[in-house]
Amino acid sequence: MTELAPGFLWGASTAPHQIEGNNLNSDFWASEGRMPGMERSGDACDSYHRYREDMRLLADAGLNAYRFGIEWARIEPVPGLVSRAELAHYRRMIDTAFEFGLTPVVTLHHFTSPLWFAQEGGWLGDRAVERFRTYVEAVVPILDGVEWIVTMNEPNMLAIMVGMARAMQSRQDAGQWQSPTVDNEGPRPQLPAPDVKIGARLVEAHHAAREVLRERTGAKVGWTVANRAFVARPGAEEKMRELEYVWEDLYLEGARGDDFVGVQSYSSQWVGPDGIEPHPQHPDNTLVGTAYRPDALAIAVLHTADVTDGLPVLVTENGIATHDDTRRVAYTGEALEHLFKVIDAGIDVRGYLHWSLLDNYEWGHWEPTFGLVEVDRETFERRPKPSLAWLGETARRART
Ligand code: IFM
Repeated sequence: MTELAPGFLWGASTAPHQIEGNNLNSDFWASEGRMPGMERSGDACDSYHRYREDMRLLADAGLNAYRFGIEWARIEPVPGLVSRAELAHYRRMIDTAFEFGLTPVVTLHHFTSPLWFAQEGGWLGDRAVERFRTYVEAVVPILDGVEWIVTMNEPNMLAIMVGMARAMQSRQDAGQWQSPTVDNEGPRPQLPAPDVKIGARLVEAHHAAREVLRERTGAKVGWTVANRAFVARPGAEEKMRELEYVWEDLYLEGARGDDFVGVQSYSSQWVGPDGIEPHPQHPDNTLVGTAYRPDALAIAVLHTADVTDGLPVLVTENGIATHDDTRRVAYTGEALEHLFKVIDAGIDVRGYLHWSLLDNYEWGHWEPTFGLVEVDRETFERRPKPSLAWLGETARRART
């Protein structure tokens, strides 16, 4: 039986914009509905008001951790104006997690920024790093007792999103919405690679935030990287290393010196001599068009540990977009078996947080459902799926 690290975290992850609802002052909210094919987040899952119910579901299932985010656009709706009421709201969330025996893993930035920040030039603007640092300083007073802080979620995906938004601005015809996280939207160009210049700026912002958090909190600080679990076709090893740098390693190298690194893994991708091979159509593909590859988690964890020189790993996201909950259980069970093998091999893994607690807003789409819990979008009733109890039971068994 695999020996897990003491206090191993078992839980699920969410992101503010995807579940809270009415994130009115954010850049993503402003972009919603502007392009054909893009659905709005609207009330989302109304978790802004129902977070207590959400956390209770996790705790009742036997899980001990919840990753959620603080929304910058709520904390600082206009530059320099910090909302005390919103700070108090997120502090209540942290306290509620403690009340239910859940370790909070708090994300400070998950793709969305205040609209004013985007209008000022966003991540490539002259004041970007200073602005982010100021926001982090504003949040620090409510982070007392929080042990795990993620400065930024998937900076590599954020770099793609920033690049796509810039490309859209310069085009006359807005075209069809292409979610950066959805691979199966008909004939479409492949996702553009993350822009290295934007990536370098995000690394700078992460380091600035880390400095503030190190000085003023006792938390473990890290960021989370979307891992594509590249696998090279024979002869394409060099090409793969080139792509790995642009897609992941720039960000993993940026994590060196952190206290932990978040691994986010869903599928794997072949690399041939000409580059990334798109996932071929297959009946097993997920609702976001990716291949069914639970083994990707082990590839991702091993690669991450290698590039970060053995930083402790927290699996901050892993899951599958499917309407079939039996498949979710099968996928997650297999992914965990792969994870346990890398732990047995000596990799320092501190927890497993499933994506996601709720069926939520998948960046322009409601169709791909990743949740352990279904949400009625009219009444906001939560309906736990069997996978929630299954994950809780898996955690309980692993602890004994
Ligand atoms: O929903 C996203 C999340 O916001 C970031 N990681 C991938 C998830 C699934 O696509």
